[in-house]
Amino acid sequence: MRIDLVSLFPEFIAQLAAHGVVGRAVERGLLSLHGWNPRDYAEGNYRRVDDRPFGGGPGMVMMIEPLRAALAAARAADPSPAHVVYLSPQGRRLDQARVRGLAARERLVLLCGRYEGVDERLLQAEVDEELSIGDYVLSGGELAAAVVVDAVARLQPGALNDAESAEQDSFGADPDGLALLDCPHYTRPVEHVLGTVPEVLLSGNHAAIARWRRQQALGRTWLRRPDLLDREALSKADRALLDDFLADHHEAKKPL
Ligand code: 9WO
Repeated sequence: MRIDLVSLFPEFIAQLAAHGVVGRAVERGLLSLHGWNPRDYAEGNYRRVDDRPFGGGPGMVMMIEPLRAALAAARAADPSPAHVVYLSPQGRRLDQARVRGLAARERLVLLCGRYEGVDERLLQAEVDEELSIGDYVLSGGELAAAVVVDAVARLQPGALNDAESAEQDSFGADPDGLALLDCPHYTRPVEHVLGTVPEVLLSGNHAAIARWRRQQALGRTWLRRPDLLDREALSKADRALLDDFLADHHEAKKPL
């Protein structure tokens, strides 16, 4: 998979490819990252990429031509069709299902805005999709682009080791198509001033451990992200696990 990033901060891209799962995916040839700086395509002595907004108001707006030329250069750099994504709070909210859709593409071009935004005519002409990583305003689209790159890189076959794949499944669609939150994790020491490790995890009973982990994932999802769970869509076994969890949970919370 190829990802081109159009950004005024190309050094940001280099950092992305230097670490972790993204770095490993690049090393293994599963993913290639390319940066395109609109300033390299800006004209005039000052190579300007922004200008004052028509209609007045604070800040500056990114101009059409440097972005358009950078996008044209990115498109021309590879024959595969480019799906252009603009990262902005106005976009559709990114979730794991959308990440899977993006990861299935041959190629993405991520357009990172700065200042107060990008000339709307460029967005209308060049952008296929706007994506948001949350309802907040960042200083630029680059951090949101990094989230997309990381999430997409993790879904490239061969990018994750076994442990990472298992962890990935906690928020991916499991065989039932559910997206569950992760279960709690523990490691040494068993006894600590902050508490002890649930007995079942020390039992060596793999079936019981799997059951406990599934129950914890269901219970935590129900308590923290009920929007992710449709109780009616649960299997009979999952519903029983969840009911047990909630019974214990309410029992534990009953006032003395
Ligand atoms: C700025 C802004 C301010 C108030 C309300 C909405 C707003 N949208 C933007 C905007 O899209 N800005 C552009 C991209 C240019 C300035 C920096 N940019 C940005 C992208 N800020 N925050 C994001 C972003 C991207 C994806 N998910 C969340 C936030």
